[in-house]
Amino acid sequence: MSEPGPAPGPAEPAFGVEAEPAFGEADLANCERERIHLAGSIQPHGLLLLVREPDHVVIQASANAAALLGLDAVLGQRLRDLGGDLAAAVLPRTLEALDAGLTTMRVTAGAEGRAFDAMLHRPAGGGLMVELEPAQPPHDIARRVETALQAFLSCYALRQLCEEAARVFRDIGGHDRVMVYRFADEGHGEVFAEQRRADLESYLGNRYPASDIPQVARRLYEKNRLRVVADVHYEPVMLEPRLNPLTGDELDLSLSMLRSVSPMHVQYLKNMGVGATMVASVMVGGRLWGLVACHHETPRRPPLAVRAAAELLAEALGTRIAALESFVQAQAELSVRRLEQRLVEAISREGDWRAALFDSPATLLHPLGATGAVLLFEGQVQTLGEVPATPHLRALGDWLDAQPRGLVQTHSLRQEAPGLDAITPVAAGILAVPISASSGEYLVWMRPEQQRTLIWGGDPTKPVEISEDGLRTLAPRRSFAKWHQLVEGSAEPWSAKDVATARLIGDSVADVVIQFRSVRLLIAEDQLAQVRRQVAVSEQPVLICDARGAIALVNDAFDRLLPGLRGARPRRIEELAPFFAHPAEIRRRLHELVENRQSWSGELRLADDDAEAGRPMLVRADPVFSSPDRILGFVLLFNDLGERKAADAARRRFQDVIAESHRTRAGWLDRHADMVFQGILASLVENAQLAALEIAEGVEVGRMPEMLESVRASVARTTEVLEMLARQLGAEKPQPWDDA
Ligand code: BL8
Repeated sequence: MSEPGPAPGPAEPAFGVEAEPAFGEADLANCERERIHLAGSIQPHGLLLLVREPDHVVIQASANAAALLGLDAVLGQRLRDLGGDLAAAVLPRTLEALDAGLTTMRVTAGAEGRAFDAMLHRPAGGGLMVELEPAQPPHDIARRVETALQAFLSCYALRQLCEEAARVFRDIGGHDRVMVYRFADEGHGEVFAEQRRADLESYLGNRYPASDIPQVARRLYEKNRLRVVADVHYEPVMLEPRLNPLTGDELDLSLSMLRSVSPMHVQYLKNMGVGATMVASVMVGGRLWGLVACHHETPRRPPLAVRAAAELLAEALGTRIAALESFVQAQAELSVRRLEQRLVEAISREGDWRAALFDSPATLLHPLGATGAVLLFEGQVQTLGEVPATPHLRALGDWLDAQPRGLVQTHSLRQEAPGLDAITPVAAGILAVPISASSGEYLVWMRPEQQRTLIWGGDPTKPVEISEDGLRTLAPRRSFAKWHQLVEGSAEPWSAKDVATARLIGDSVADVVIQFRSVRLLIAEDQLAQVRRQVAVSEQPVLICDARGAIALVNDAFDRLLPGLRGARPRRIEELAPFFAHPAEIRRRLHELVENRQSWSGELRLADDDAEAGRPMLVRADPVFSSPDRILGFVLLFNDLGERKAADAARRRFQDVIAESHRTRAGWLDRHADMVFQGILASLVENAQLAALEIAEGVEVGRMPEMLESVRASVARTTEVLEMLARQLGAEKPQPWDDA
């Protein structure tokens, strides 16, 4: 095999190590960037012409062109000088853009007017590229394509669809082996479906490392959807002149059907025992999803109709995969919408959404194929299914906090977070979405560790070999023997669909959380307003401060108690100390209250310079906790001991008065009235004393003297009335002994 030499073109860098290696110059270090589209040569089963526009003169051609056309020369000739109906067939098409896919037609050309399949396009850099391949007998496969399309449409599962595709491609192309080769997110690929000649070894399920198909090739295959290597033992045919006269650079063969394939890849195929290939790109959602790779042991040049059918079917396959994927996605979206609805309903019905989210594995686990789920929310941990112990879950939350914000997924947590290795058996794989802007709030799905054996189609750690020539040139590996890799410490990887579903559920729950918090905020604000009103109108002086001792609220009664405060407006409770006698002591108490959360109840007096100096007061100061370790703030209640003392005095006076009236009036009644009046008096006194008791219990201290006084007055009045009554009755009543 004679390889095309390096091209000393103007675009060629002096030292090509970090730069893009020229075609055929790549080694493992830089083959990712090999300029495979600038091959400078074609495969020999056809010929290539670059035609200048608008005069349609051939300015570059493959070295085999003249011979294949039976002409002396093609360079400098016009299309119409090349015989047959070539010019007549091609020129009308030049009104089209011809810059994307290939345009094909059947033509005759050359000295003998041979039939060719012609492919037209305008390459980057200008001119018209005409590729001709000797025509093959007509091959009517339209009906087969039609049934194939119907078959695709009746497949509702990816695996089934891909198996059908492999069958259809093998039927149409007649290759020994057809593989649907699917790329993973990490770049490696897997033989996902296969049809093969019965005597061939199966490659189904084999994985191949990402480096087997370089990125540069993958990008090319997104543009050029079908490639053929008719015979891996071909000798490349050089272009003449080597450089494109229009650009002075290599001719861009990206869309060429005849482009010579990278020698690295050719060697790879030879090592694999492959004689010919036809490979179609499977595009899904604008990305190269995979390839349909057809291998034949012996040379094989599929007719143009077969290639057209293959390209069409690959397109249809990609569309069908996209449909299946979006069907799955739509199903997921629908069920997430339903879930969101349920959560919102739960908020209005039960005041919370969490139970509804965690009510069944079908809701939370099955859609993602997870075995456990955890909600970290507002410091609490809620779980479903198989999950690690709570301390581990909190540690997981801390680790998530340290990751870049957003969805976090791994199928081998131990690799990302060695500190969390202990939970590998239950949670080797995690998929976490933040559900609020606060740290530590996540919804996490888990999968257990699964020991698996990956089968590679050759040792993935040795994708190349060093050739025996001693020059240390790298060559594709020769051994494709199955290579078993035992994978431990990892879970079944999350699929793109799982991730998408998790994202949907996460977004949904985040919305619900905002709604939930808004509802709570409204309720809390309403309650707060009510409480504020109640505290504000209370006659008892109240001061409320936050957890750090900043004064949040004082009511009017407090303002009345310490009129000196009005001008000062202290911000922190320690600043109250100067308003009281013994400020140092007060400051110490307040400090202990805030710092040590130590309740304080005791007597104090206003400072001397205050108008009401010396008035005694009782204070009760208590911390308020929302949970054992979380403090909301402090409440300080003041009781004017002056008032209390006045009340005590009033009660004492009341008792005295009652006793006194009892003694004087009742004494008289005792002596002068009968049993009936005495009974009435006893009830009156008892009633008054009960009233006094209730007043002392239930009425504010400030109003007590007044109330007791009114009871006392009423008792006094009734007793007077009673006495009067008794006197009158007694006066009117004939006294037997008076008359006696
Ligand atoms: O010119 C081209 O289109 C070929 C592009 C190509 C290159 C340059 C390589 C290079 C390498 C690496 C060189 C440094 C070396 C480590 C290696 O193994 N390959 C290329 N590979 C292509 C390629 C293609 C696409 C062919 C096409 O679409 O026309 C495939 C399918 C593969 N390499 C690899 C495979 C694999 C993994 C299987 C498994 C069954 C297979 O049949 N071909």
